[in-house]
Amino acid sequence: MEKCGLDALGVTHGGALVEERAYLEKRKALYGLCPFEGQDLEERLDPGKIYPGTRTVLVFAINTRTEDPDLKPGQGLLSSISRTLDYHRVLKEAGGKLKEALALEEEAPILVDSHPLMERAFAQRADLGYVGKNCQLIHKVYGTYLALGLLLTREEFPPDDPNLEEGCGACQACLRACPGKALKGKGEMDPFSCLSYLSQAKERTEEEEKKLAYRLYGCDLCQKVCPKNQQVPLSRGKILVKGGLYREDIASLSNRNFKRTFGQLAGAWRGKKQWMRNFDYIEDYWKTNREP
Ligand code: B12
Ligand code: SF4
Ligand code: SF4
Repeated sequence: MEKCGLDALGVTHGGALVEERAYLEKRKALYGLCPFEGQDLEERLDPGKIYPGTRTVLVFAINTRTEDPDLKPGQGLLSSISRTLDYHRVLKEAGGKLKEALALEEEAPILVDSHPLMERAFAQRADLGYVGKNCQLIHKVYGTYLALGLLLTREEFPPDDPNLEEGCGACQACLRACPGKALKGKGEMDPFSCLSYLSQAKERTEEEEKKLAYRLYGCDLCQKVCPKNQQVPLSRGKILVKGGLYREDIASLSNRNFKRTFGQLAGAWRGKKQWMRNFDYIEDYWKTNREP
């Protein structure tokens, strides 16, 4: 596992998810589907729809926890996962090494984030942790800070035995802290109210932009307040952005230079235009001198 650059690895069988079907149907009825999630129900649940004949799903992961910088007035903040080299790239490379080390078939797909399968649900079934009230997968060492990837194979491996016990107990810290009021309890979430979604969305109301405050990309509050995250070690990845960013750091760059400078960060996938739009509300926020 370490040789491949991974922090965690779990194994589950290749069968479809079961309980998640009703859960997804209810969520769709209550809130609708957000554009970043799979739109086809079967493809979200069944690895065989993505790779026919899948017998095993290997769930691999890296720790993405970085230290929060002290923000200076005028600056925007990238979420923890976006201060190091893009986890999509890191995980895809690590997944490739894992595939090679296990001598898996050439066609075995390595999937990271942008595909319909529900990574958290497979991670839970592969015993990497439990899904908490903040809707995140919580690992016993890395808390919520594990970024996940899936390797589907037609080979059979003995699955890990999942411990599906929910470990939040009476805690509700994330529900109370969520600035978008997106977390509804019982694992429910309105994705359209989540500030992580809104920081990437093209359309949003003035009210929503006010809530976004200093966030340039993503939101970490439901992770920051979680007691399961307080002892999590820092990521081994190189930190590419140490502090907050000013509008001027971005404004003078051509689109090409923006890509060159920030293209290695997960949070830059929407391009320069989105960050420039986000600086409009970030400037407003700092003008009123609110605390981050
Ligand atoms: C769409 C998406 C989003 C959307 C919607 C998120 C959401 N919770 O629905 C938005 C843009 C808001 C978002 C935000 C974030 N995301 Co996101 N996102 C995704 C994506 C692409 C699909 C997730 C999805 O299908 N959501 C729909 C819901 C229903 O599915 P889910 O989130 O997996 O849901 C679990 C819980 O709801 C749980 N559950 C809770 N209660 C119950 C009860 C029952 C009965 C059942 C059956 C299930 C259940 O079931 C699911 C899994 O078991 C995945 C990658 C992937 N392909 O899976 C990444 C992913 C989930 N995101 C990730 C991350 C890191 C984030 C952010 C932290 C980024 C940030 N810093 O801003 C935030 C966290 C917000 C939060 N509290 O969830 C990581 C999560 C890692 C982890 N340890 O959990 C993933 C796995 C990406 C990755 N490859 O690492 N994300
Ligand atoms: S990422 Fe922020 S807005 Fe989204 S659920 Fe967590 S605390 Fe709420
Ligand atoms: S903050 Fe508390 S309730 Fe929320 S996920 Fe963490 S332990 Fe669970």
